[in-house]
Amino acid sequence: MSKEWQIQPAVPKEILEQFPELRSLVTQLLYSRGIDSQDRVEWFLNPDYHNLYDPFLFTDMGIAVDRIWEAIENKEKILVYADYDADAVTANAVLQQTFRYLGVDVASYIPDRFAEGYGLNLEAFQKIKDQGVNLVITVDCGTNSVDVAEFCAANEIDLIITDHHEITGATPESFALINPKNPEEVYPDDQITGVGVSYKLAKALLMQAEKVIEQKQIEPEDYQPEWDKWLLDLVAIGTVADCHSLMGENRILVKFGLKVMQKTKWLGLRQLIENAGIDILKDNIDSQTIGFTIAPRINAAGRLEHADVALALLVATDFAEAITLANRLEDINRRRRDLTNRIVSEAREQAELLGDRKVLLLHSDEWAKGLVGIVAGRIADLYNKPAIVLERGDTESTGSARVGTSNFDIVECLKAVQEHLVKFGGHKQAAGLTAKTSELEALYGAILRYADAHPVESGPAVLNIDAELTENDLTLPAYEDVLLLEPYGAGNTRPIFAINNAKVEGFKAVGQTQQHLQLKIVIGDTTIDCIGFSMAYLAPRLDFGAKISVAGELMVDTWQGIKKLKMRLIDVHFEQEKEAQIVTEADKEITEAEKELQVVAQNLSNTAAEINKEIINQTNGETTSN
Ligand SMILES: [Mn+2]
Repeated sequence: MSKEWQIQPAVPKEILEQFPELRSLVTQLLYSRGIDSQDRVEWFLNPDYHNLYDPFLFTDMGIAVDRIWEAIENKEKILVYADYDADAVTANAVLQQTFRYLGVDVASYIPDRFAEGYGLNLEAFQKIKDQGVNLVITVDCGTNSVDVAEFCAANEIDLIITDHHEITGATPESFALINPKNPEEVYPDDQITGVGVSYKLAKALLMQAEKVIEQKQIEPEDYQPEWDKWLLDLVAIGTVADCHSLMGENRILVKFGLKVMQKTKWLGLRQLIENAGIDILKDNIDSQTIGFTIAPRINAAGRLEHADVALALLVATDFAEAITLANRLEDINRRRRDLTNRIVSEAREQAELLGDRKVLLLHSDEWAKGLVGIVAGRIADLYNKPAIVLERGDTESTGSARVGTSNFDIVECLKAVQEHLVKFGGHKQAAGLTAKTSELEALYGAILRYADAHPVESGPAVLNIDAELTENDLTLPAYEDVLLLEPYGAGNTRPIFAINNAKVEGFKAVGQTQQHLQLKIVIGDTTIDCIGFSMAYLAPRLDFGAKISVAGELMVDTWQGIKKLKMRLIDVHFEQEKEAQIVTEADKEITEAEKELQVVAQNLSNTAAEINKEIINQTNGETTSN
């Protein structure tokens, strides 16, 4: 059924009057994001590269950079140790590109997700030691590796940890620890991600002009003080992929990163984007392009094969190599998508058999460990209840738990049933676990008993609406003003608008299987076209001339050079009485259709570029793929 709409409180008149230069719609959006002073408004609307914090504000940055220059001078072996997700892979690439710019060779080590698991491990460091490495720089990991730090200290390896994870136990005794989440750290922004921290280290090196000039053997006038800007596209990718708040320093990093991406220096990144069907110069590249198109491709390597493939792509130096690697990654990603869809549908078959049990526990020996996290997330959303999805092995079963919108504390639950577990970890909404296969049934029984004792509440399906649009807001200039809020992400989500009491002027089902809804509505003297992906099931409830309210995102459709404002529908509210009549008979059917819709919505890469393609393809009768 449709969701309950919650509209943000209206901006108070006295604040509205402080900003006569802004469209009131924009003031409203800023206000609901907590931005209501002149300074904050300026900072937010005009992110300035020069407002990035000085990397040397990190307590250990000075000693880390000195040590790196010393290693360069002495031609010591340097290695970057990274994790396998998009944040870590881009963080690694940032350092690789920086060292390459300085003419220094550095090695890379990324553990295998399946054989080694996340983070630093002693076996890997034994190998690293045997290779004669004496300086290791970690990116996006290492904060809690007390044992590895000890090993390094005992084996004459200097360990520089750059990370952004919380310190959960003792602080490792490393050579340097650069982590904004370290409670003792004074760096002013704790939201930068693994790639943000590695960029800070890169920038700190590059800021030391004399050293750079000497190392590169260039004339002082050839020193490029802002060369680090070329790294910002990589920084934007990792930052968006890790879903950290885009309100602080990350806003500047991502805003500039997206601009730089259109001119990227990195052949492999360019090829990856083009392989995904995006025209790097003409299409709008935004945080959704990263979230739905770029990051999943980088992550796919580590999920199905090895993250080394993605890193090799991001640091590729020749065109042929970039094409080969990008094609390979595209292929891995296609397999990742197909496999995920297959696992989701098999998991749904299992879930249906579990009826109204409060928690779902699903497993199969055919589900890939690298994908069960994505599947658990989808199943939890789909059924609106906590889901645990495992790859079942002979003796142990490993997988992920997600709680969706429920308030269930999965880690507390796992703690209560840990007698059946080999290991587990995570936080309230998401966890990883390994269970004894012989005890899966007992484990599920214990989880259900825990759930009975700790009722699961899944909140009502609420849609947060940023603002109600009036006729005056439905113009291209208004839309362009709203774009000043980009890039969107955590803390600054893409605005969702409502248009209330509009009149239906036309509607039809479109798309290859008539699955989408095209809707034309009128408010006052303004007509606006809407597109509802996979919402054609609503068509039987529409009537010409009827009053409806719609909620969705604004977008611009360019067709034959003409720009037109459109709304991408998220939800529709019908007139009260009509709704009441239809609910009873159509309820079940619609619930089913909505479940379907959620799956499709998840699958749909709704970058602006792809949405546009979808619409064009409807006209051409072609199929699209995400
Ligand atoms: Mn990270």
